[in-house]
Order: sequence, then C-alpha cells, then structure tokens
Amino acid sequence: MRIDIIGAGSLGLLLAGKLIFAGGRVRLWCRSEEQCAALLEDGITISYEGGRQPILVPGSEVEALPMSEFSRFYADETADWLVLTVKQGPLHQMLPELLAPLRHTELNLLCLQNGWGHMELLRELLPAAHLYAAVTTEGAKRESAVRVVHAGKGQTFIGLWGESGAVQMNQAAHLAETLALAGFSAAVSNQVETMIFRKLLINAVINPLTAVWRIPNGELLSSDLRLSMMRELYEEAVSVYDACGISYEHSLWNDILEVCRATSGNLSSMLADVLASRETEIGWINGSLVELAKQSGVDVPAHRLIIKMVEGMIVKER
Ligand code: KPL
Repeated sequence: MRIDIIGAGSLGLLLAGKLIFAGGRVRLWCRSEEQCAALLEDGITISYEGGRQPILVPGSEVEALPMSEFSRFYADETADWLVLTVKQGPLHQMLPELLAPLRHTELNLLCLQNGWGHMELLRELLPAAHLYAAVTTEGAKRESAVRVVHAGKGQTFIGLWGESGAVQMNQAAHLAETLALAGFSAAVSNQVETMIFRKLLINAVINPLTAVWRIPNGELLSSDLRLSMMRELYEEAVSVYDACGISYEHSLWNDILEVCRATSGNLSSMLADVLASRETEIGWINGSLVELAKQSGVDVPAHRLIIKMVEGMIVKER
C-alpha cells in the first residue's frame, strides 16, 4: 500500500515515521523546502516519554517532498491513500489550489482534522473522491522539523463519509490493518460522525480555557470557578446539539472531566499553538459551534466571548 501524507506537523511526522519504520511506502508532503531538506538529511525521530527507546528512521528512507511539487502526485504512480494531517486553517487556505488538479480523480482521502466544516469543503473540491473522516486520540508533540514525541498512545477510528459501499469499507479496513502493523490502534467505525461531535465538544470546553489560563488540562479541575466556566461552555454546546438533532452520549460531561484527568499534565493543542504564537483552531472548534448555533437559533454567548479572548491572545499586524 502506498500512502501520501499531506502535512508534516506532529501527526504527519508520527504517522510517516511509524509507517516507514514498519516497512510502509510513504511520501510526506511538507509546506517548506527547508523541512524537506532536514527530513532527507536527518530522517524522522520519534521519542517517547518515560525512557522507551526512540524510533529512528534514516533520511535515506524518507521520501519528503515540498507541496510546491504536488503535481508529481498524479504524474507518478498514484497512491492508494491520500492522508490529510494539516490543520483546519492551512487546509482551507492551501488545499483548494493544491487539490484542484485532482478534481476528477477517484482517490481515497483520509481526513484527520479537529473541528467541523472541512468535510463539506473537501466534498466540493473532490467530487470523485471517496472521503473518509478519522478521529484520533494519538498524542503527538512536534519538537522540531524532524522530531516528534509520541506523547500518548490513543485510538483511531475511520469512517466512510457521505456514501456507503462494501469495497470502500474494505479499503478502510485494509488501511486500519496497515496502521495497526505500524503500531497504532486503528479500526473502522460507522459512528465516526458521532465521535467527531464528541471530540468537538471536548475540545471546545478544554482547549480555549487552558489556552486563556495557560494551564495544563488537569488544572481545569482545580477550582470551582474553572469548573463552572467549563460547565457553561458545555451547557451551551449541548443546547446547540439538541437544537440541531446531533446525537451525543449523556455521559459527555463526565468524559470531559475524565479527559482532563487522563491528560492532566498535557498542554492542549490550543495552548501549545498560543505559546508558539501560531494561529489556533478556535475558529474551527468553538467557531463551528457558533455557526451551528446561528443555524438553529440558539444563543451561545460564552463561546462567542471565549473565541474573542483566544483570538486576542495572538496579536496580528494590522
Ligand atoms: O485533543 C485535545 C487537544 O489538546 O487538542 C485534548 C483532548 C484536549 C488533549 O489535550
């Protein structure tokens, strides 16, 4: 199986490194030529917390290419899978142009983004593609252009998006097996949409508050004031889900508390973005909830406020 991965951030590096280490055929498309050069020179290093031996993939085994050469994707032998690991911001900014030449190509596209809204865009851009959405709880932290920490072993669920078909489901199962051979816990699911909304809500409560207060996830549980603010975001989000007919498990509040406990020492991805002065995913997480709220006539003042607070943390030049 040949896999093309677009995006060499934390998840892209982790997937590419482990798949190549397990003997997989992977091409990794990077945003910068500098990162490609570094990967070809130094390879990929995956380290672990707690003293486990790192995985070292030599540069000679890494096929890293700049996205500016993406036209080679369809000029050469086509891949069995195109995997998108870029975040929502770059996805909306870059992919319309990058993927335009693939408009009429029948390909399998796996999307690993947080938040909501990108699957509709990808469907518009690639009407002939088979789209798959995935939800993953793998923890990955990028340390440099070539180094990533596998910070927590998670699970990945893959679901076919907007169509049904035994052939496509088998292809997803084959991909899940390939990921499993590389050491990931992966499975096919027909509940992926529910899982996406579950993750969206968890991220919409934990991520912005940890970013604004600059605290690790576990510290959200350390005071009644913090818990009450979490609860406010949670209540607003479930009222949106109720109004839109989105199904969710009624234990979701407890799940949020459990995620805070299980990842207590971790910095949320949004806090990590703020600390690195990178654009955050607030618009795609809480922003998606505000969009859904507008469509269903529900007011979500706490989400609107927290979006402004997070956006105001990174000062952009005017
Ligand atoms: O998914 C996460 C994130 O940081 O984006 C959580 C679950 C909050 C773990 O940090």
